[in-house]
Amino acid sequence: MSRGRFITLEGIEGAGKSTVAKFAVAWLGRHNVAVRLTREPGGTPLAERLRQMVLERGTETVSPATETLLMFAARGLHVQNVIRPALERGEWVVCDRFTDATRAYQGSGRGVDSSLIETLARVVHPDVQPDCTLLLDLPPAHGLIRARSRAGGGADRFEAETVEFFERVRAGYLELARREPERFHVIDAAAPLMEVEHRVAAALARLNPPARARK
Ligand code: Z5A
Repeated sequence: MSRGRFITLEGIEGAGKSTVAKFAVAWLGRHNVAVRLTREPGGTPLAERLRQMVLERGTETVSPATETLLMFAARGLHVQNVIRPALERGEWVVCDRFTDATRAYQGSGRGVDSSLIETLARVVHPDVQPDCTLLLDLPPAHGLIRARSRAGGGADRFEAETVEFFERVRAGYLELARREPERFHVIDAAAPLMEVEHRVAAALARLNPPARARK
């Protein structure tokens, strides 16, 4: 059995990752792919608890380095218990955020040294790298309007950040995409959803899923 493909979704908040993730899973299902949808931080019971801790706006100071360590602690649990086993069973994994989010948010957004992030990536997932990353690109002001119009119970630690912070995150993502054009597909997330989905389907088709299921 061949190893499954690992697809990640990235972008600033409100870019449409969760919406596109559901579309990608449905599209792959129609192409006979056994697919697992998951997210970061989170994806396992313990990692979801870490997610709550890292997102909540508590009273303690969380330094950028500590935030990075918490992201990788959750990622270690997620890779070991969910992502790697699924890929080894031949399933495809669609993951809403992965290590590129740490590079963009903690690295470009908060100024954490890239050597720390790359060292942790090598330790935590030396054998697991995305085959395809869909970067939903959107001006931060647009993403914040979408996210805040939907947010119910108050902003989390990231949602409370400034537009300037998200500008740095966006620039960080675009630089990652520029460096790895084969892996990244940059999609204009301000476009109508049907157009976004069309671009997503084209990127997924390049991964050569099995032939479409007969009706
Ligand atoms: N974080 C980090 O710092 N470091 C890390 O390593 C990791 C994460 C892994 C939680 O992530 C936070 O963790 C995140 C970064 C940090 N914080 N921020 N920012 P998350 O992914 O769970 O949370 P999020 O980024 O805030 O996701 P989100 O706000 O749920 O956004 P989304 O999933 O990208 O968007 P959506 O829910 O699919 O869409 C938002 C709305 O827009 C919704 O009403 C849609 O119907 C609508 N939408 C979507 N696409 C369109 C189009 N094309 N047109 C019109 N309307 C649309």
